[in-house]
Amino acid sequence: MHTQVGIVGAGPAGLLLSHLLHLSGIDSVVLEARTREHVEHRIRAGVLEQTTEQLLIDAGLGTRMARDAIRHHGIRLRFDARDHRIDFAALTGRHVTVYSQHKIVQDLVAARLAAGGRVLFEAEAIAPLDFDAASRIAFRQAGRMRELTCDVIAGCDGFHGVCRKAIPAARLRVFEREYPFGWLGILAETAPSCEELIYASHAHGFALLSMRSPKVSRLYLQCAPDEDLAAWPNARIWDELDTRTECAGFTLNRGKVLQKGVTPMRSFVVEPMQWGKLFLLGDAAHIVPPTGAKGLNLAAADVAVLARGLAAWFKQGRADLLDAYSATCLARVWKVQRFSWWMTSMLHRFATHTPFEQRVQAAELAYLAGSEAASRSLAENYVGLPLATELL
Ligand code: RFL
Ligand code: PHB
Repeated sequence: MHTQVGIVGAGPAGLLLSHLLHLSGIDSVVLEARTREHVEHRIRAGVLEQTTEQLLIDAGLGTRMARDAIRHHGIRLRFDARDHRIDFAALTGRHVTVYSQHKIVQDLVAARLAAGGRVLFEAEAIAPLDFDAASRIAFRQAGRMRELTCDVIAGCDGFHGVCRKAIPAARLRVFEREYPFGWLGILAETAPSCEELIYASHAHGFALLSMRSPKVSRLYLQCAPDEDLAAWPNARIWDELDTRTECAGFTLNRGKVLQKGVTPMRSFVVEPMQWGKLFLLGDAAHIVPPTGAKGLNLAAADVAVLARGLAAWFKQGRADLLDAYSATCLARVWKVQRFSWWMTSMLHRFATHTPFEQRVQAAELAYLAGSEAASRSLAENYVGLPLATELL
């Protein structure tokens, strides 16, 4: 099998890249290890920056999003049992959109298949090979080994994928921070308790009240990175959410718990994000802790840069944008890492904090609540910095 761009991974990065390349008249094949059913129902991100939303609309993927998405003009920071609202509209003139990642994946799979795109499910890439010259990807499908040859490989295979590991370790620089906590997340059949997201900082730890639709809520509690779910019957989860989000006049809506899981938290970046004809995108190249709601958006930003670079390469024979891919993406990645680390550090409880550090953390929140400049900085980062493709 041959194609121009061999894409490993049918997450949002791989599928969006395949779709944008198709719109530019460039052929691709997507290899996905899991089933279509699995990738289309994996519950993950929910908050889209305005630029990500616009990228999807411009690519013709906005129909269901226009119907189902919820537009948000601010978030609430809740501490000392009071709310401080960050007003995105007033501070930046922009908004974010709540629309489930798994719906984006469904929309993208449907668009690729409708256009005759080749997305191979249950096709696990074993290793990308020879990515300096003509590239090859060995993959296993239905128990048989096969091979895809291509001009360029896009590694969109997430944090645990094979593409990053194929780059000689001596050529990669890894930057990493593990946090001494994780998030216990639930999906619940209940209306959101507030029309906006609530980020709560409490002596017991962080809590986040988010949503997926007018009838489904997504809620998180800071917990140990290896927290045992068996110790958290639903009643204990609801009681703890109640405690951490307590505020005059506020009632937390409870409902049937549809899903439960624990996510560890890390910050991770590899440099460079390119090796020969192999390009890394999304979670394959970087991970952010979820506190800033940035993972999916960062993946979409990488895709926008690579799609533009590949179009210049295949259609005009220009290599300059492709050569700049890693540097262009990393400039954004590090700003987003900083923001995600800062939100995480400000809102979570750290068992190792000295009394001095606890006071500084409290002062940070108090400063934010009293400063328009600090609130604008948060808002500007949360709604999303401009895409490199807009600046070029
Ligand atoms: P994905 O989505 O992990 O997709 C990678 C795909 O590659 C496949 N794969 C392979 N396929 C073939 N051969 C192999 N050898 C393969 N190895 C792996 C996998 O099966 C998979 O289908 O990576 P991608 O496309 O880079 O997308 C990244 C996003 O999924 C991720 O950054 C976000 O979900 C992060 N995230 C959030 N991001 C936001 O922007 N806003 C949020 O509100 C938000 N909340 C979250 C999140 C992530 C979470 N978890 C579970 C990590 C909340 C949570 C709880
Ligand atoms: C979510 O709805 O899953 C979500 C929202 C905001 C975050 C992280 C996750 O910061």
